[in-house]
Amino acid sequence: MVIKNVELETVCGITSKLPDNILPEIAFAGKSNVGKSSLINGLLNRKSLARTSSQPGKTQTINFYNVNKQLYFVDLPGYGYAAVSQEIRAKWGKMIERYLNTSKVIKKVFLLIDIRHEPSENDCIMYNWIVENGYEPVIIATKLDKIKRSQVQKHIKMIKQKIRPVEGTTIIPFSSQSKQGREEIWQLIEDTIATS
Ligand SMILES: Nc1nc2c(ncn2[C@@H]2O[C@H](COP(=O)(O)OP(=O)(O)O)[C@@H](O)[C@H]2O)c(=O)[nH]1
Ligand SMILES: [Mg+2]
Repeated sequence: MVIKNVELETVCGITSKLPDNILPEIAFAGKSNVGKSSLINGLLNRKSLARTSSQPGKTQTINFYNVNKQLYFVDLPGYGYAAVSQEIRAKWGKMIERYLNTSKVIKKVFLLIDIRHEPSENDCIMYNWIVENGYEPVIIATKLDKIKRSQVQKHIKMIKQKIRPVEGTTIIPFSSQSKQGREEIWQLIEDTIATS
C-alpha cells in the first residue's frame, strides 16, 4: 500500500466513548515496550508518528490512525508494566476488552510478542481475550534483530508452546530496524481488507 496520508484521528481515554467507525480497523496489542509504536511507524513509513519510548507504560489511550481514508490502525494501550498500579492495569484490561467487544469493524488483531523472551502471563491473557472476543490474532514476534538468525525457529517454538495459539495461527517475525517482516504484514492487511 502506498501511504499517502496518515492522521491521528481519535484518542480515547479510559472513560471516552469509542468511535463508531465505518472504515475497517486493524488493531495492535501487546505489552508496553514490545515495539508497538515502532511497528506502526515502520508500517506507515513514519519516523515518529506513533510515539516510541524507552519509558514503557506511557500510552494509556486507544489511538486511531486514519490511513489514506481507507482503514484505521488502532494502537491499544500497552499492558503489564510492573510499576503501574494493579488498579490501573485492571482498567487498561477493561478498556481493551470494551474495544474488542464494541467495535463492529475490527478486521484483524495483531498481538505483538518480544521474540527474545518466553511470553508472560499477561500475553497469554491478552491472547485469550482476543480469541474469546471472536478474533484469531496474528502474532508478530518483535525485535527480530536482537537474536541470531539461527535462533529464530527455536524462539518461535517457545512462543507457540507458551501461548498455545489456535491451529494454523500465523506468526510473523519483525524488526523495526531492518523492516524484515514488513511486506508480509502489509500483504496480510491488504488481503484482509480486500476480502472483508
Ligand atoms: N532493536 C530493536 N529495538 C526495537 C524494535 N522495536 C522497538 N524497539 C525499541 O524498543 C523500545 C520500545 O519500543 P516502542 O515502539 O516504543 O514500544 P511500545 O511501548 O510497544 O510502543 C524503543 O526503545 C524502541 O526503539 C526492534 O524491532 N528492534
Ligand atoms: Mg507505544
